[in-house]
Amino acid sequence: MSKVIISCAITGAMHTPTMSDALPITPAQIAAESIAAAHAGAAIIHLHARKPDDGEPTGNPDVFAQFLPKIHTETDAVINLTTGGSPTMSVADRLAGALRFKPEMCSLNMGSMNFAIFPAAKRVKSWKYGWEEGYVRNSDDFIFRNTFRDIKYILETMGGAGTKFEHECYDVGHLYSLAYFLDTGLVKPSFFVQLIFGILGGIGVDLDNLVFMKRTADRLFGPQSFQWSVLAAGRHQMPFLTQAALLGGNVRVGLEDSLFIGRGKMASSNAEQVLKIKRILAEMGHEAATPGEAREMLALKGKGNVSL
Ligand code: KMH
Ligand code: ZN
Repeated sequence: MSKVIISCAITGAMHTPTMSDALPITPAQIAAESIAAAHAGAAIIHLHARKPDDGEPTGNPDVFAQFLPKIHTETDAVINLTTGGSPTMSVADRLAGALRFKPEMCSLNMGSMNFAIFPAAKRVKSWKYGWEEGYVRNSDDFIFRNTFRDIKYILETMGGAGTKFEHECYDVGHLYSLAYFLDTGLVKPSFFVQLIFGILGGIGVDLDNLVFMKRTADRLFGPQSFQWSVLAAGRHQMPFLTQAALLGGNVRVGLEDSLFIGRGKMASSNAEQVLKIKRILAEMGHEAATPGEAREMLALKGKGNVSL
């Protein structure tokens, strides 16, 4: 049986509380969802923070501190902190949590881009919290900033802490930017590439695009130099991850990426998505990698070497 790493992105920053009652907001909810996802089979838990009273995205390390220790104590999962935060935050704010907790992994977004969710506003009749409508509607004007200087800074600071990266690539140019950093020696094999499909502003969800992205990565980096995973936004999540797994990829689920469990059906939890992809993988003869196996596959520094 081959091992597949399941990552689970618990809450993110683009979905808002009105869009799903299942979206965890408070530290207690984020901790409980993370622990359940890990127990369901996710080896890596990717985390953002939200203001506890209204779910607005925040990068405040004091908020991360309200849920990270519990996840760290109650699971063996690899903790992966966002450095993308939300497109409305400064890079310094986005990085503050990762700098404080020095996790085994953090995200690293490989290029500046449009990053939008405004079409979702059409489906909402009344919003739960005051910040949500403006945030969602104004995403038609968001620039998600990730310049070469930003990327270099994050590579140097977090790399210096022994943290490994989930290199988030939303389009083919991002692979070329990653190749540039490989050439400079700031990124060294073996590294972990998250191929992202279906963000409004990034490459679309299409099997041709998946094959194109994977082939381009193979050509640029050499197939032995990297581990790869796929996430697909919204309703495409499960069908597309199934195709990715057939091609030998690792997979990322979670309510950050999709609020659905099936066609037209909302997910009730992150763990529900983990269990579903685990069943699909099992039908293909794949087994979910344990956190220990993921640590070995990704050469991580280990659970004991984080500031938690
Ligand atoms: N929301 C995902 C598409 C980050 O946290 O750095 C990308 C993401 C960004 O996970
Ligand atoms: Zn994220």
